Amino acid sequence: MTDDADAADAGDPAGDASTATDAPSEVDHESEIPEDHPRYQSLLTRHRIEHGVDIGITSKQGLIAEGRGEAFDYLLGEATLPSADAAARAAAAHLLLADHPVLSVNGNVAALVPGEIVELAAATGADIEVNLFNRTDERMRAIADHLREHGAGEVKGLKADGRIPGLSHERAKVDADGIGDADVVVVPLEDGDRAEALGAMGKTEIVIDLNPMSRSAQVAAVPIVDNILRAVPNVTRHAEELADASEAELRDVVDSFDREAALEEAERAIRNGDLD
Ligand code: PTJ
Repeated sequence: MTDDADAADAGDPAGDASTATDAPSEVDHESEIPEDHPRYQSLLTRHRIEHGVDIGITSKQGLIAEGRGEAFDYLLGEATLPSADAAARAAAAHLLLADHPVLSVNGNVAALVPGEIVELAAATGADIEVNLFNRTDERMRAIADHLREHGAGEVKGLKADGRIPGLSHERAKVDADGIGDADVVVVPLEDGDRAEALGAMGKTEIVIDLNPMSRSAQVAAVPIVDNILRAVPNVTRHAEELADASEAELRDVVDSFDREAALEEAERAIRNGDLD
């Protein structure tokens, strides 16, 4: 974090910015951010994204995307809605029922939740695949290395021997035995076009996006409108809880999730949010 005045200006959804000046002015490692700081989650997020850009895994556009997400999270009071928790549970059930689940990772996801993605993959038996909007070989390799440093085994996406139909060249590249073969795909912080094209391939899409009005959230079978920092560990927790559930119980979780109601609740919370 290079600008803690900016962090303090970001404000506190609870309206208490009085302790924001306690944040250290320079943070080399996230452990230096005090966990009891009222802006802890925002400071941690900004530090991780900034670090992601520094080490070449996150694009500069990723900074802008994070800023947009942070504004929605502010209006949600930086808390997980009950409907987002229900979506996380439905996502866990889908992943456990899947023949071939894949978690798609871009530059923001790799910066924000690398270890948490590895834990989710372990809890659900999912593959991890790097899939970038601004694809370069250098970033692909850097992200795969970063995920392996956080405990990932195989990281897919580098072969790029499959294509998503209907998308322009670079953005369409996938591994044929990864996203190409998947029946359930988790696509966090994704642009709408690719989310729509994956859906058109008949894949069940689980989207994590703080904007309930984004095209990706709108086309997802399961839109999780929550900060990825909270959502990924939450899906893992549900998957661990559901690990011994029968197929019928998992189908029941999937069938009882109402995606329209979840999107409506999130939009209502953002539009009418009471930040007191
Ligand atoms: O690494 P690349 O090249 O694949 O590029 C990744 C980005 C994110 C830059 C690219 O996919 C992009 O431009 O995405 P968009 O169209 O800006 O969409 C990102 C969505 O994620 C927006 O709707 C944001 O509100 C949302 N978002 C941002 N930060 C978070 C988030 N959702 C959940 N948690 C966040 N922390």
